[in-house]
Amino acid sequence: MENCIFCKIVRGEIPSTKIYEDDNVLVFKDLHPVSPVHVLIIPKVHFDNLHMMSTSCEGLEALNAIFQALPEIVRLVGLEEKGFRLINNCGVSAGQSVMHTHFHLIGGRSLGTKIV
Ligand code: DGP
Repeated sequence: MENCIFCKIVRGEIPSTKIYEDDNVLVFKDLHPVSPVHVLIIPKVHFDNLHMMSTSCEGLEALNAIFQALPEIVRLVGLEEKGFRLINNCGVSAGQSVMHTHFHLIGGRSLGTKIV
């Protein structure tokens, strides 16, 4: 997508601190971290949101690629033993501000028991 910030990051037009990359998945540090570890996991192919991904075959394949990569990503950010929280905001009312599906992988401190 021409004007999507995360597509621009995938194309290298906007700099990012990359943590992991393969043919289908890119992981980079969030610009505004909320915890010592806060990275964004995105499909390289543009999908507006998780709902759109999970309702198409192409999207499900991209989700599969993300979850296959997850153990390696978790290892790279050092959260294998500590644990982590994986968050997706789907849609404006859920707080999604960048309309390219992304998962927040956060950890490195006690996150408490409440989701919100
Ligand atoms: P969400 O609210 O779930 O859509 O989260 C969007 C996240 O994206 C937010 O935590 C900040 C991050 N973000 C926005 N623009 C950029 C950017 O240009 N670079 C990086 N690394 N992160 C960004």
